[in-house]
Amino acid sequence: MLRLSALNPLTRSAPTAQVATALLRFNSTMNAPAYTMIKTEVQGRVAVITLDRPKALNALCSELFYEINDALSRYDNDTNVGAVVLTGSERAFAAGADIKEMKNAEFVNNYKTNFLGHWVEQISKMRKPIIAAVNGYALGGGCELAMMCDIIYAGEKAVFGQPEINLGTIPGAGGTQRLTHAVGKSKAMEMILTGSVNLDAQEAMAYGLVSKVFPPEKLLEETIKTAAKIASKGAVSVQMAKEAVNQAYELGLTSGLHFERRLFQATFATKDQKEGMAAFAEKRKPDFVHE
Ligand code: CO8
Repeated sequence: MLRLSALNPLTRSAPTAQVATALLRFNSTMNAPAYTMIKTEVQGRVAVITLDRPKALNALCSELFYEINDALSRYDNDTNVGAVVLTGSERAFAAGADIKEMKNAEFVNNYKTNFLGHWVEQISKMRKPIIAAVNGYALGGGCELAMMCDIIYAGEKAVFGQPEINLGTIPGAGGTQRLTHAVGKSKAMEMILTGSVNLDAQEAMAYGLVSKVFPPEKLLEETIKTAAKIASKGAVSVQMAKEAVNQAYELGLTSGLHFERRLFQATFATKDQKEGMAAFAEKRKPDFVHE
């Protein structure tokens, strides 16, 4: 079996033809490759990706992101999966980008290789919903990774923060943008400029950064329940709804409403709209076929 850890991290964005063929074979059979930094499992129509680099508090290194992206890509293309849950350990969702890995990086190479850009392309183009289940630290890139997800649920001991300023740098994967949208300018500035004002789970909920808080040991179970509920709906309308909500960040109101109305009209071309409305009229549960 091909082990992803056998690949040279420096060539991760451009696998050799032999490696690419091997990966494609895994993709087409949907067998999980031998990941070393994440664990994956599928429960019903929900795929769960667990970051599993405990000694470094799930610090986000090239290898870890390569594996996350590989798993996300496979689940986005798997018709048996309707939603994805991304989680870490009780101590840390992720304590940020791997400082030790990037400390000697240089601007010219960062620029030429689009450093970190290729890490986040897959997650931002996911068509299926992703829910982050955040226990413990979600700092720097960890907070940004959670914010790339569509919904965030938190355990009671979760800590959200953007400490990059303490390292002489700034957030590089959405912290200045998504956090500002989520918590407003004053709080985002306070968090990002001081690097030490963090949000606990209750504060994060009060600001709207997370939508539910659970005891740590219940978090994953409750997150999977919500993911399963989403995955039981018609997959086409779920994806259209996600696309439309995300346009609220990109478009003005008139264009956003236009975009939404076109997608709403388009749902009437799906079997699931016919089934959903017929089931309501017949007082029964819909049986969606995701078409
Ligand atoms: N990178 C590398 N190693 C880390 C990181 C990290 N971000 N965080 C923790 N570790 C390692 C520690 O070095 C330590 O390793 P070792 O045992 O070998 O010394 C191990 O994890 C355990 O950590 P601590 O002993 O420090 O545990 P504590 O409980 O004392 O403290 C903290 C936990 C508060 C989380 C502390 O580890 C800490 O402050 N970590 C750094 C947090 C940080 O600054 N994060 C921001 C990083 S920069 C960044 O994320 C830029 C974003 C770019 C975009 C990313 C794309 C998604």
